[in-house]
Amino acid sequence: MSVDIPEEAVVSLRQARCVVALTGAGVSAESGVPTFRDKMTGMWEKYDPTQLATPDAFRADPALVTQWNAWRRRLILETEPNAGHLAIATLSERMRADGREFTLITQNIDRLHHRAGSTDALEIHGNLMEWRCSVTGEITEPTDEQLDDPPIETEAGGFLRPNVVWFGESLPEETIGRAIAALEACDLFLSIGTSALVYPAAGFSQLANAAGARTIEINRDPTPITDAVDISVQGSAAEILPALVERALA
Ligand code: BV8
Repeated sequence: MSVDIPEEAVVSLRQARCVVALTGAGVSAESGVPTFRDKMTGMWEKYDPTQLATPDAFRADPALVTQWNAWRRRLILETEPNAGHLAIATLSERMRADGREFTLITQNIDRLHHRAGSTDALEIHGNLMEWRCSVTGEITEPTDEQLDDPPIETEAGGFLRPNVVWFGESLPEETIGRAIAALEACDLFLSIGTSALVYPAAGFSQLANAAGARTIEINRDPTPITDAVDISVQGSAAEILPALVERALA
């Protein structure tokens, strides 16, 4: 199916010297990873992710939060990167080969960008493959067997928790510092597959705009930034990204 890509978006990407792309759960949707605001399924149907992804929820019931994250981790490990992830990896490789800059910032914790080849993605919300001791912060990758018996106590007397950023927790300092530096230097900002509701990521398009960058949103549905960006392309990231990248790099 041919995708309708505004020529203005193609020209902006072709001419950009320093691109920053921000991705959200919508980029992984077509790999089969439920987005943050999709209804959850099975035993998790009655839960609200924003209520489970908090330090208070973990303190109150470490077994439940461990079980929820083990379920998401197992679901993610059964998925593959989609054409959208691969298009972003291709864009990054080609822009750097041309001496241009490309920074990928992701809110996603599924590591599908890594598996598609974007191994330097800035994971501002962490990732679900790594877990850490709630007392020492020591990072480990638990086995399926360990995760089948939640909660997982650590030698330091704490529990293993996902190495992700929960609501109310600060983002990893070094990672967010690199993201902000890239945003302040870019001449094109792409917001892809995110509802633009979670801060500070939801404020990145304004930061890029203030730095003089053109802004493009690629998203299935309208969001709070749709009217503010220079170009809005509504539709599937897995269809739009390959078409946009192919034409911009032609
Ligand atoms: C913090 C990891 C300092 C965990 C997540 C102002 C400034 C700073 C903070 C705040 C602020 N106002 C409020 C806050 C607090 C809070 C916040 O933003 N709350 C919101 C709800 C109002 N922010 C924080 O707590 C952050 N911490 O700032 O520290 C601080 C501390 C305390 C107090 C103040 C400041 C931490 C936020 C990180 C939370 N962790 N995830 C986990 O996953 O378990 S957030 C979670 O939401 C995921 O990371 C997810 O990626 C992210 C954002 O959601 P989206 O990715 O956008 O996903 P969503 O489902 O919403 O949307 C998907 C979109 O895709 C949709 O629009 C859909 O149309 C589109 N789509 C679907 N399919 C497709 C598609 N598009 C294209 N193609 C498709 N096929």
